[in-house]
Amino acid sequence: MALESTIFSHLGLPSPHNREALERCTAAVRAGGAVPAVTAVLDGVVRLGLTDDEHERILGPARKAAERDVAVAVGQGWDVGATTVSASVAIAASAGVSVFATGGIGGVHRGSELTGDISADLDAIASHPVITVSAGAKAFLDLPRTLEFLETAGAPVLGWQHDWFPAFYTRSSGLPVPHRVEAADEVARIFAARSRPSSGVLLTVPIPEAAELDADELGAVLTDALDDCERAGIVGAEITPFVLGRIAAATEGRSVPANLALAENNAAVAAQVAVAVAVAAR
Ligand code: PSU
Ligand code: MN
Repeated sequence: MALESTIFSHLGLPSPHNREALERCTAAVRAGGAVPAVTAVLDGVVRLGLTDDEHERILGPARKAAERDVAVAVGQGWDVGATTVSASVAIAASAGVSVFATGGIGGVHRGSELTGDISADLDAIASHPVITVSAGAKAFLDLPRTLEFLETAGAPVLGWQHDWFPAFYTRSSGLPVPHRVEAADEVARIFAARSRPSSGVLLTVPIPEAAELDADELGAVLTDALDDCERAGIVGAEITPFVLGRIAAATEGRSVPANLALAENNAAVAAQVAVAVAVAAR
């Protein structure tokens, strides 16, 4: 079962919480009877599954690598490329790994009608044969357009024992999820029945209730973070890490525990799905 490395790098979570996230996610995968395989580019080589020493390397300085950057990271021999969702689903697919867990996916950015900023995660989720398990996407994105994009691209969007598309820190974005599912074997059956063998599925899992943050307070933080981003003139691939950093700083102690809880929970659900997919393939 694949895990991305951007979330465990300094681009995703501040130290030492990134180490805790990695330990809790890999432990949750093993506890669920699956084998964790972190994706990365190390010394110019695409990797799926790392040793303990190699896990240490992704906790340090790293360059963000989306799917298109992986080729560059190989060609230029990058030391440490921290793989995003798009890179991770591509790497998982190339190795025949069909389940992947992350925290939150990238999506259509607010103002995309002017900037054209749409995360490569969405196309990758729709066009590689992998089930991506995530707590939805953060509300600084344009979530209605994110769902529209996935519909157009033909990716089934499922809600794990839940009727609403989750907004990462909160269990519901207020937008209905197209299809609710109750169990891992149901997800495996849906995956096996898709009309295009090369396409993927998005399984959304809401943050556990005890870890959920307050939506109103968060709304103000997100707006401020986006304003700061615009004022600072940040563009392109640096937008998401910048906004994530501002949100983490503004919510101090509360957002990190929430982030760790949802990432661990996603890993646990994804492990159940990985086992169900493996059993169905027997
Ligand atoms: N959203 C989060 N946490 C993250 C990311 C997004 O809440 O760590 C990371 C993931 O690696 C995701 C990437 O694939 O950011 C998306 O970046 P962009 O918006 O530039 O496509
Ligand atoms: Mn972008």
